[in-house]
Amino acid sequence: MRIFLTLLLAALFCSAALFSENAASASAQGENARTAQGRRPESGIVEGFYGRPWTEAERRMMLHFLGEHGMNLYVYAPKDDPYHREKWREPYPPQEMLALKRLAAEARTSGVELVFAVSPGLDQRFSGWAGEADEKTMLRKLESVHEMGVERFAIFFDDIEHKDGRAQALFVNRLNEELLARHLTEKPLFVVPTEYFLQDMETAGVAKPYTREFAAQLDDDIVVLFTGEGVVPEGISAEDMTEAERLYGRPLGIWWNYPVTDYLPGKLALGPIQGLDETVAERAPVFLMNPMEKPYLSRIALATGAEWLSSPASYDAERAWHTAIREQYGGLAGAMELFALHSRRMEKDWAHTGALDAPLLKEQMEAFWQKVERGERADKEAEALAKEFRRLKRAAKQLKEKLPPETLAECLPQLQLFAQYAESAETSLAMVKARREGSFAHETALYQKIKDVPTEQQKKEEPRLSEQVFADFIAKAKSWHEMQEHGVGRREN
Ligand code: LOG
Repeated sequence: MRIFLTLLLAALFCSAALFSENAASASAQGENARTAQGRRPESGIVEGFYGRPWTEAERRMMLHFLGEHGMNLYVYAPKDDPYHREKWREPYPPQEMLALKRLAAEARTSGVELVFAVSPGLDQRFSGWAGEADEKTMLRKLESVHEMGVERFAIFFDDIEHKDGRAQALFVNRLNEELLARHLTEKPLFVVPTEYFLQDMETAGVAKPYTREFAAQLDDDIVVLFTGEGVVPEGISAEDMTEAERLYGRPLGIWWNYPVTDYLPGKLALGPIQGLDETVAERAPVFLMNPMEKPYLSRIALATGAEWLSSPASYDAERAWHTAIREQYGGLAGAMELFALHSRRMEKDWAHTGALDAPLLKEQMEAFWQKVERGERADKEAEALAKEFRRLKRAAKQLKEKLPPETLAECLPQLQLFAQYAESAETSLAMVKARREGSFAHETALYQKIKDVPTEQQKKEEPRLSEQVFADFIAKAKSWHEMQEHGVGRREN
């Protein structure tokens, strides 16, 4: 016990000393932020998801999109580009080198800076001759990319086993100095540490050893990115920022994990950026959004992110969302909004983010079931729902017929599910009505139609949408019928 207490005190003392040292530089940089009124972070995207890396054409489209929306960074870091992560030591084949060169040129004409990242942490060695060899390899790699016209770099240590904060930081410092000295860049590195979200960085307010070591060693000019209190959090508060800045002893850039869907690829993240405290836009030197594997559909959320950046204090997520869809879908905006409304929320055991799916429809559905379960007539509620379901069916049909092919290709399974849900929800209403009218054979026939509609997807790749609303409605209808059949008059929740 006594040993434990001694250790605890030592840890507290160390972190306090460390903070006061780091606090000096943090407050100096904070001063800059305050004097530059209305300062905005450098901003854009980090192509940083797991899954199919984008094609050259998709990247080109995205560069223009960013430029047109006043954003200026494209961080190249696709987890499944072997030359970025798994085989980071190997140079790009000539074809891919040339593609990178074209991309860098395109970025310049779009007013966007292409930042090239390497994630070496799966097998990088940090000491002895092997460490030196890896350091040289890294430098050669970045040099070769620089020859293609890339002038800014990043090193990412997320999602790896290696946890020697001191070794990582010293490596990053040396690389940073070398890149600057050789004029391969004029700007310091971006870096993602291995502990990059608050819950992982500290225990009871005390920095964990990795974070403490990394922060203590890392040179002041290097920009650290963090994702918030979790990997995929609801938002970032001013307190989250303060706490993370304290731990890393510097202002922190943001890696925002929306609209990325790699952890639940069957769902589309078509909602607005939300949950970011307005002061985040003033304190963060960099703000990067991690998009979906689907670049065209990612643009709804990204456009709202641009809107948040331009006026964080008056930002209204729902309004920005509406505007983004109007701007991007023209004559199809009405239909697209109805579809997207059911594809916004991202929920998984460790991930909770995004605007709710169709919250008003959910209320209407609940009002309907309440009456039905009490054995009351719900004609008015049913009629309103039926009207909405017809509207959604029309929207699905219109989108299937008229969406541009590249967008349609990104959402066809979800669009089909949407149409199926709208149809089955109509059938569910008819089924409830049939029982009230005593047409039991008809009720059973209608039940047969919805029985196999997927309402609880097993695999994360299976298309899903509106889990708490549409899927839930049909699931309720199924179990309502089953209860009736078993002679239970009322459904229990
Ligand atoms: C990865 C990222 C991935 C995201 C969402 C960071 C810094 N790294 O848990 O590549 O797209 O989660 O699954 C991540 O967020 N780690």
